[in-house]
Amino acid sequence: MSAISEVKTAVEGFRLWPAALDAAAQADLVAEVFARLEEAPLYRPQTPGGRPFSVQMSNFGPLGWVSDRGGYRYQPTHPQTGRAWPAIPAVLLDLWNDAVGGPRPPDACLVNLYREGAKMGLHQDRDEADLGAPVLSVSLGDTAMFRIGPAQGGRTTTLKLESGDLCALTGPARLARHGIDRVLEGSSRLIPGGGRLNLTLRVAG
Ligand code: MD6
Ligand code: FE
Repeated sequence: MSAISEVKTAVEGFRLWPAALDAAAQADLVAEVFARLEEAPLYRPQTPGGRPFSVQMSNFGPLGWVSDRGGYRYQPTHPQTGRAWPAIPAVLLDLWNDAVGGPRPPDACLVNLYREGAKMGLHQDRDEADLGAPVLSVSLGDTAMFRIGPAQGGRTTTLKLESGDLCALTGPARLARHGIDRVLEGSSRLIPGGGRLNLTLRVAG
């Protein structure tokens, strides 16, 4: 991925490619994502404790990440419609190959939509079958304040994720703790209705 520079941070294995997607590529991707969300509507899952997430979610790919009273898991169908998730857009599979590659393509893409006031608490991504494979994230729309720290706990670092940025949790950062403290409302006009869209590609099954 020659046009993209890798930025090192305090957490070894965390990689950030600022402005990986230009404005036209961002607009095309947003249109493609919203078209696919017609088939797999955004919804607000519940935590295992029964509280609704502030973020709206859906998925693309053979498997999708879901949460409810039964816990966190991957499943092949939308919990509300019962239908299979739409395919992962080809442009995202190309980005995966360019950025992180590896022996297996992603089989899950979690779609997160942050409307006003939505955020995501500090967490680890550990529901995937292969915790050796990276997770790749694409940010679109409003700028987010992203917090990341080591898997074992301890000091965290905050950085901005802007529209068009890619980041990845690889190797020793795969189980890093991370979350979205807040989204800077109105910092972009990319998303219809406002807010921030985040797509994370995973090898889940
Ligand atoms: C978000 N991102 O950016 C939430 N997970 O909205 C994540 O939870 C995330 O950025 C795994 C790898 C990269 C990420
Ligand atoms: Fe995550």
